[in-house]
Amino acid sequence: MYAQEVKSTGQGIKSLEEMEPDERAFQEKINADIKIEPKEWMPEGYRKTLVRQISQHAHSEIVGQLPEGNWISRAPTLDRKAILLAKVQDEAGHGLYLYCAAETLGVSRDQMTEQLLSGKAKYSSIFNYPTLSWADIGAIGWLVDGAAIMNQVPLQRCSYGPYSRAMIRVCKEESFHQRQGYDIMMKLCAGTIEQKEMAQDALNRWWQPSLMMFGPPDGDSVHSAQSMAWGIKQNTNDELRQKFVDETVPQAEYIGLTAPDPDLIWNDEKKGYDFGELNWDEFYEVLKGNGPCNKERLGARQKAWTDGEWFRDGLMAHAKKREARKMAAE
Ligand code: FAQ
Repeated sequence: MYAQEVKSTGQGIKSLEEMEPDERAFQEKINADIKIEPKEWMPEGYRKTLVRQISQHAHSEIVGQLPEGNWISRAPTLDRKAILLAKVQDEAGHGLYLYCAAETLGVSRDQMTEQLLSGKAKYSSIFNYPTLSWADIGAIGWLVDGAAIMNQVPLQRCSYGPYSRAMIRVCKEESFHQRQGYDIMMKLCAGTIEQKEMAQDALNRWWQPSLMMFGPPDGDSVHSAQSMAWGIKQNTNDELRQKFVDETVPQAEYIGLTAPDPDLIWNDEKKGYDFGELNWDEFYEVLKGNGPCNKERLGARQKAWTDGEWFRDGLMAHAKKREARKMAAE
């Protein structure tokens, strides 16, 4: 089965024969496409991998509100403002489903928040870039949500039930987000020369960071082999990146934009595009906290946490009072 196939690539994945009975029964369930549910036995590594990935994903949705939130008050029309507001609210909702999914694995919301605010937890590299013009809002919807969908559609088949179910709803909403972004780009490209230039400039700046959302190249991906053996990931980082390039380049061409990559060329043999090497040094710098907006993003989340203290205190005081009344009545 799959676990054995991965082992043959020399990435240290146990075969079914090498597993203890509990682990073997668990792996057989995964191989048979049966979902794992919260209270069932699971290897500690599986639980930890899911907590890591789901909490990073949740943090990405929450931090991901900031670059676009920056433009809500500056959207060019009332319609665009209403659409953007709804989209940003959706991202908050995605964060909440995902925190709930992670909580089913025994980690609390407070622990996850603490890890984000202390800088210990990661969130997607893409949200550490600035939104300089209205076209950036189009580029985010089109490229960032487009990449998110490419990554999340296979996650709908993830072996862990709560994550898989959260992804089904999230993907439906991301699809609307992607379309509204592409619609902004289409309008700009059909507008004045300056508007089209603004769209091209946004594509130039967001192209590489969007491709980096899929994670490091397969040779440098620490978790892919085990995550695929466990049915958490269905594809490698490079497979999804390739799919994204193949789908997105024709979309750019359709509206008269050019992907900023001199090495981009259709390869008829592989029925896909060849594309240039990405700037992985930049990617790792962003992951280390040295991207253009890392400090600003974390600072905004820390401020929101501090500013919300009175509200959390109020809720707790109310809950405690209600509990005391209930006890007195018993
Ligand atoms: N940014 O071994 P791998 C969205 C880390 S949602 C930062 O390949 P894995 C919606 C990785 O964590 C976007 N860190 O890791 C939206 C690991 O570090 P660790 C978020 C990254 O987990 C749109 C190390 O590098 N989506 O955009 C990144 O097997 C608009 C080694 O990497 C998800 O989170 C990165 N790009 O594969 C919201 C989807 N890539 O933990 C608002 C779920 C890698 O050992 C507005 N996640 N790293 O310290 C996944 O599918 C996977 O976790 C990958 C990475 C594919 C991201």
